[in-house]
Amino acid sequence: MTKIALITGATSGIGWATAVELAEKGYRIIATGRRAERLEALQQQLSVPVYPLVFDVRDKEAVQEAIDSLPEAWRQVEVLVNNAGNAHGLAPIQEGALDDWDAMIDINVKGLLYVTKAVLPLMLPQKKGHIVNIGSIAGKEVYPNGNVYCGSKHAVDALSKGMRIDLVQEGIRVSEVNPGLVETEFSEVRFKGDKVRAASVYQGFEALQAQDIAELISFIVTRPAHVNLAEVLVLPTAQASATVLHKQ
Ligand code: NDP
Ligand code: 8X3
Repeated sequence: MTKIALITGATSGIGWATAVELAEKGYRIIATGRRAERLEALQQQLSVPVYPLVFDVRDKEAVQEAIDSLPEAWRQVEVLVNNAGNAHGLAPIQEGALDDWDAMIDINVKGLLYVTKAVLPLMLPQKKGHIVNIGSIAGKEVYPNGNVYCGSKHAVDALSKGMRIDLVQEGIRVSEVNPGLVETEFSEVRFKGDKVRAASVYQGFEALQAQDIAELISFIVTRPAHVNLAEVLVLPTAQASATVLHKQ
């Protein structure tokens, strides 16, 4: 039986690249996201079986229903990549929009919890499994105007540590991958579709690509069973911290 990996946010960026990478390692993929047509395209691209699940991670009933709907042949999930997430806005706290704050906390924090809660019952009977949470350098440091996004990723950091403690007796590994600047649709979402502003984030230096993070995730989940790469901070060479970026 080939192993099964469930990847949230597989419709673009890091999640898509991770699906491709783990498929190359022979995993069957449960690919999730809101954009069904992107999941179909991913299914077409991959040469391993792909099971698309369309849901919004903010909707806890939809998350549970989607996981419950998995057929028997797809229920032995061994790897869960909690990747779905985004930033909305980049504004000082006194100017932040409540809807942006809700979105970041609901998706990055509560969504990750809902998916984990729904998937864990599939892992626990196996007495093994691997949860990879995608945090961020924003979960380790705070930068100007990043307030709520940084808060949401600090929560991912704390939750990853908490999960690792609670699940150790169950044989389930929990890892946290904390990237710096990765060139994906992330900034387009943050700047609400402003492609020019989004592109400017990655100009003047060589940003990480989704593939770089996917390869790292693949390395983490393919370590021998007794090895847990608990935390990784991965930066572009030009980035020294959340606030120090060497642009040409
Ligand atoms: P993308 O915008 O390219 O991908 C985000 C993914 O999350 C999409 O597949 C999207 O799918 C999914 N998603 C967003 N909102 C929801 C929702 N409400 N319900 C279900 N799925 C959702 O960005 P990245 O690939 O860069 O981001 C992936 C993760 O990496 C995020 O957690 C982000 O915070 C983190 N990260 C990104 C960094 C970067 O610089 N890019 C750096 C550090 C961390 P859909 O819209 O189809 O629902
Ligand atoms: C995404 C990277 O620096 O924009 O988490 O917060 S950053």
